[in-house]
Amino acid sequence: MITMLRHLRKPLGDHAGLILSKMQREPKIKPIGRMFAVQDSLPRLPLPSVEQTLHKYLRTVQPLVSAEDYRHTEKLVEAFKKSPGPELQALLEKRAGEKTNWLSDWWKDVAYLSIRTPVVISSNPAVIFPRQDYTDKKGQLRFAAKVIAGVIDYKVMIDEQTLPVELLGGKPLCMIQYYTILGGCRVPGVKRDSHVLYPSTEPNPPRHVTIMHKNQLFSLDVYGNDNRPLNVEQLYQQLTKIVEMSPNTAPSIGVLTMGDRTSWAKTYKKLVKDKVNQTAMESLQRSIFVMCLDSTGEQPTDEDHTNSLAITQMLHGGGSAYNSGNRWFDKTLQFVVGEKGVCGLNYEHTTAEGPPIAAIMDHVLTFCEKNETGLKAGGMTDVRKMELNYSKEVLKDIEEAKVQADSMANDVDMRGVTYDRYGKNFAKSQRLSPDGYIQVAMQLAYFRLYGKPCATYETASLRRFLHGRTDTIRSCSIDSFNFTKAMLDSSVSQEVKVDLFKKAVLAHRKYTDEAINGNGIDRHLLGWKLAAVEAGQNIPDLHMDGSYATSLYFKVSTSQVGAKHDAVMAFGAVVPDGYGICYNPQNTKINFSVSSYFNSPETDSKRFATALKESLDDLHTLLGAPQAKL
Ligand code: COA
Ligand code: HC5
Repeated sequence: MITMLRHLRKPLGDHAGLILSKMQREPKIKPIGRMFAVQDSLPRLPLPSVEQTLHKYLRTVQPLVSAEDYRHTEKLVEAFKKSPGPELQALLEKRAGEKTNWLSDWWKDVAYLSIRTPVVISSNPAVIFPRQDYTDKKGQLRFAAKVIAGVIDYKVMIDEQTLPVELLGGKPLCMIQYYTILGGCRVPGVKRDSHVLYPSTEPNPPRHVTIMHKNQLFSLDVYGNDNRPLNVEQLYQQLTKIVEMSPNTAPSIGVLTMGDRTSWAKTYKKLVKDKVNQTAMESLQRSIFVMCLDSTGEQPTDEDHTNSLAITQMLHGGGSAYNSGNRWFDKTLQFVVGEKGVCGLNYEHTTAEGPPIAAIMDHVLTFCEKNETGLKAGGMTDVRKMELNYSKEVLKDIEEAKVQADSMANDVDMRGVTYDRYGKNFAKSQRLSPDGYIQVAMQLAYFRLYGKPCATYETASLRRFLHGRTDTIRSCSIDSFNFTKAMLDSSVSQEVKVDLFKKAVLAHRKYTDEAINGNGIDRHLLGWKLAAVEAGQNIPDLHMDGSYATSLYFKVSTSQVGAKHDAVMAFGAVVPDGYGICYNPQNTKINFSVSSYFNSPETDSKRFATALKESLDDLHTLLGAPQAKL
């Protein structure tokens, strides 16, 4: 059942509830600071031509389907050009003329709020910080205090709009996502979820952080009576009080947020019938972020296990026997500070992509490294426990949610990989795009293991456009296929292999440039489908075709999220027999996480990780890197 649900969790989602609630719209911002200096002049997301998208679509389908299926798809493409293509394109053009961004409201709905499968694992990403050097409870609380102080320090730049405008390839990006990562929360709904946001520009903005300890919720005011942020010492004192106030473990409330959205929404309704619980939920949703103070997790057996356990602790909490009850996966941002230096974060994806999260993490870690206590705030409010009353019904639902949560957690096959022979610098020295290089290496790893290519997703940012989110880079291309076949063929010369590799990397970089400039194909294809549904028309034959489904069945789903710090990012596979791969390329090494599901007999994260390392080694050799260095 869970596997089946997960299978459905693809960006297409269902089409229920396209009507947009007030909360779902982008927050109104008054652009006063330099963070939004170029916001008003950012271009609108364009609409590619029908012809262009269909032409590219055929090229991406070709390596994935049989010659016969391909010919059938060609016919459907030709038919679509006559009808309903032009009509659907006209609907999209109308929409583009009326909205700030023709895609972003739809995307929020079909990629997130309407999806009924759990947010954990395949939707909420995790970030694992470099291991910290504390070993006891005091050290844990002190680091948590520093993290809180670091986030509040960053919040000043969001509130005062002084963050520098982010650039991609030298061009400015839309900054709205930074505005949505603090004070936000997803709220479960029976048919469709909603998202609430309490930004600091609203009257009565939140002043508190939610602390979770032993599955209990606490409200910690992070500003003093003089409105100054509490310093690290003051935060440490408050956290110590919270730990003293919660010696025993409460029911695993957090596992409810791991459930499928409809079940969780039904329980949520029961939960908030009680006024005390409603107050707690409102306080949690309004809070700036969640800080989870974890208890002992599963004990590692070796170094590899230590790494994979740290990742899963951030991704799902380790199951109900460990820390899954001590999470709120609906909260836009939750930091996790575990025992013995294991720390990181988990975030809910509805309103923001990885780069703003990586930026806040980089700031927080740099803040922590400085080791400054900061100025004392005048007067602290007492910490408050957010009381919860557990009815018999809710307790029963928690028990059921535990079973679902544990089965999901136990199914995750996660590997952390530090590839340290080389990093971005080597690709650059070969005058190749590092990202294209890594993507083609992944194609090679997959081909090595399975002897055929598969539909592969890489996230492309659309933030060069106002309110832009993402499009897909279809990393499996005719060129990558030609290269992977040749690379494993001993009759092909080294020169030809090098040439085909460079061609594949170049093709990837070209696709990337097109995608980030609004000329991708996936969101356009999706737009046609959604326009048809909204107009009460049948879904076009093009979209009902097996080739379309094959080209969207992303057995390898990937994303690059760069960070200054040596962090590892992770998310789960989006199909039951696939891999989720996130990577943080550094100058001289690359951090990867490779995830799949134990339930699938076809996948094995360790094997994939090994194949990936071997592919990177072989490419190094192919390009003539000095062997002595290896
Ligand atoms: N020769 C030498 N150097 C090259 C090169 C070449 N042929 N091609 C690229 N480079 C350089 C670039 O100039 C860049 O330099 P920098 O380190 O000074 O910035 C660097 O190599 C990296 O470029 P590249 O690896 O090609 O990729 P990118 O940084 O442009 O990133 C994407 C590609 C797809 C990751 C990016 O466009 C994107 O969309 N990022 C957002 C992804 C996202 O949102 N992820 C999270 C989803 S939740
Ligand atoms: C901190 C790492 C965040 C990476 C999250 C990410 O890449 O999400 C993708 C969002 C998108 O729209 O492409 C989805 N993906 C995980 C399935 C690749």
